[in-house]
Amino acid sequence: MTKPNKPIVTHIYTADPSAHVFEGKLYIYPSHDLEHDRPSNDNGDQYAMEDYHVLSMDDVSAACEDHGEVLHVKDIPWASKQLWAPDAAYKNGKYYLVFPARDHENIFRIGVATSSSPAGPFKAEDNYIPGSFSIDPAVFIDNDEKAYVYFGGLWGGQLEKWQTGSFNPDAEGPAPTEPALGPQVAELSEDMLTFKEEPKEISIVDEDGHPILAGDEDRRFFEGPWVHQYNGLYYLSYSTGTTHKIVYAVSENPLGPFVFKGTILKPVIGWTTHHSIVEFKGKWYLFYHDSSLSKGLNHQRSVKFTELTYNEDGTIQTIDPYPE
Ligand code: FUB
Repeated sequence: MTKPNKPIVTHIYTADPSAHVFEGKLYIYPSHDLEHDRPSNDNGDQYAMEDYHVLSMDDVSAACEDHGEVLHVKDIPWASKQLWAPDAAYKNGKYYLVFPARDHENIFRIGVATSSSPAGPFKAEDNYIPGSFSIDPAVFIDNDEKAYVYFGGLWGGQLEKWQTGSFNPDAEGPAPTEPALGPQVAELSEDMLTFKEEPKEISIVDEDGHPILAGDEDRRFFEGPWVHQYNGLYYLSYSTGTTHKIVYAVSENPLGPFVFKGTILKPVIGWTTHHSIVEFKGKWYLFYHDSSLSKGLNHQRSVKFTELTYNEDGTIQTIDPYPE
């Protein structure tokens, strides 16, 4: 049986869960962490994932099923290594796995693979999405059926290196007193395989409309964007990286600007924190990961979930990952 705040599977290490309801079941699209003892660094070389598995649950208390390997890096012509946090979407009668990986020049790109089933297997396109860069894609399909992909991540995720519109391997992030880099967003074409337009940076501001600054590490965007809708508003949630929180900001428009609101999840065991939010059978859930099962190994993480509660004013109650 699957229990809140416990790993949903323990036979493999999983991370970066993107949860969706497809065909009446909860499907979870995680990264598949590998066991190794190679050194760790700020570039994230320890996150050396090579394939994806799909997980599903008939109900939050039912056992979690592992549908096995659904895509391997050797079957992705454009990719060389590091299959990081994926997401999935349903459109046009097909399922799309949208994922980042390093290309053959060591640059992170975002690619698409398709399947007729939410459980895969997925077949990768020959090339990555033209004009794509960085990591952590999250697809949001709006009420008008427009599909947006939000993405980006600092440090190993290379977002800093694209500030001029092309890849500069030596570029650093903005100074602490400058506006932080926001996540990127692009509308996807009808077939979900290309960007309809050039990606744009999302602005995240405080309650007075001032941009969140790069030095404001408790609130600035680091990686892992996720967008969901609640009571007609768009919620952008993300990891603050160096301060290890999942936080959120709200907007009336899927393209922002988003106004910072607060913390959803306090720090977990392990350096990274990464999440998704999904409504299932009338309740809201936060899927996240930590490194408790591996006793704190940053690159051997386990997906967990817990219920998420909104206050009457639409704010989200802060979650303690280790309740008494
Ligand atoms: O799993 C590799 C990277 O770690 C993800 O892309 C980030 O969001 C962080 O969880």
